[in-house]
Amino acid sequence: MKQLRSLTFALVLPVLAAFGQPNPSPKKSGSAATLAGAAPFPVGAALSPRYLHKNRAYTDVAIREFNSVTAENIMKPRGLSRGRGQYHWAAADSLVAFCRQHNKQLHGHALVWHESVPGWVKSFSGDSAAWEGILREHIRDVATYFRGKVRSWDVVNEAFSDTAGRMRNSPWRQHLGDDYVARCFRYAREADPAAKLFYNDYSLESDPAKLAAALRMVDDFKRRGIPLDGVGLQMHISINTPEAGIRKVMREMAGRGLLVHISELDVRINTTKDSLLTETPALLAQQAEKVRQVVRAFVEEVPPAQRFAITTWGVADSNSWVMNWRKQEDYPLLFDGNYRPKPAHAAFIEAVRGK
Ligand code: 9MR
Repeated sequence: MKQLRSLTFALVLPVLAAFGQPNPSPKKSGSAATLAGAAPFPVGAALSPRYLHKNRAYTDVAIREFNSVTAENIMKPRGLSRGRGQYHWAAADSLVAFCRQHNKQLHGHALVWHESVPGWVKSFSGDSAAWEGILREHIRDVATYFRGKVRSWDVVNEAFSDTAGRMRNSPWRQHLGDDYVARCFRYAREADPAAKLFYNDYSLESDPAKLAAALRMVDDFKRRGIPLDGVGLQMHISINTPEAGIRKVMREMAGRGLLVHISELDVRINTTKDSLLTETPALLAQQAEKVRQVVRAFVEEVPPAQRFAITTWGVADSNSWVMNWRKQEDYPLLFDGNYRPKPAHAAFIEAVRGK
């Protein structure tokens, strides 16, 4: 009986302890031949329930190679919201359970994004106070629900357009003005005081006007005490993206004291939109070199305490958004269509070891 009780304790206590943990921090073990095992900072992947637990190879790589997870789609407003005050939590709950079971940190993506405005919000009518109300409610409800389950949030995603660093004219900006972004951060902090709060965007490494606009926002937020902890540099790049811009954005953001998350890394090799392109050794070598440059820049430009994570946007080439969404033949990730590590995987590990 005594034995049975201690066995029960041995089995149940760790599970209870894991569930009681407010802010799961990632496991720092694993084989040195894996991305997370080799790196002195968290290494993540964007995961989707379309594949997780359904595709064995995908799930095995996700468990073995990464110690941080971002929800590719299911925690976006359209993934969660079913109507005012109505939410669909089940898919996200299962991702939370996966992260707890496998001791991975979970990064929430994203509270507010112009591409993910729920249908009922699009047809909402009301004055600006009413619009402020629905924005605040969404952030409060979602960030409260995931309190203690996520370590961090992309609070606002892609607020700047691709034209001269101007703000994107999303429904939120139309109804609430430019400063809605700052208020989103305040609402997120109110709902989850422990979560690290990020602004997340793409092309900051290659669009100087967009970078300048983002830096102005960061400086303005610092002056006004808006609770911004870090920046997500999506890093959807190609083998031709200049290294100088990659370094510059990391240096500028780290110099402002922010946490830096390389939040959606992938490196396209199909720079000519060739529909017959295949993954030649030469192209894969160029891709590996670009990944090496990103990781080196992260290690050299960002002080250790500010290195939040490097996250790849997906697991393997066969499930990357580039093929599924951009409908473009490409091979942008660190694992191939058969879930085997590519040259870029070796380059990542070499770069964290200073090679
Ligand atoms: O990879 C995501 C894809 O599956 C979705 O269809 C798409 C629209 O929701 O979003 C993709 O992820 C985007 C991310 O949320 C924000 N940065 C750009 C990413 C690629 O489009």
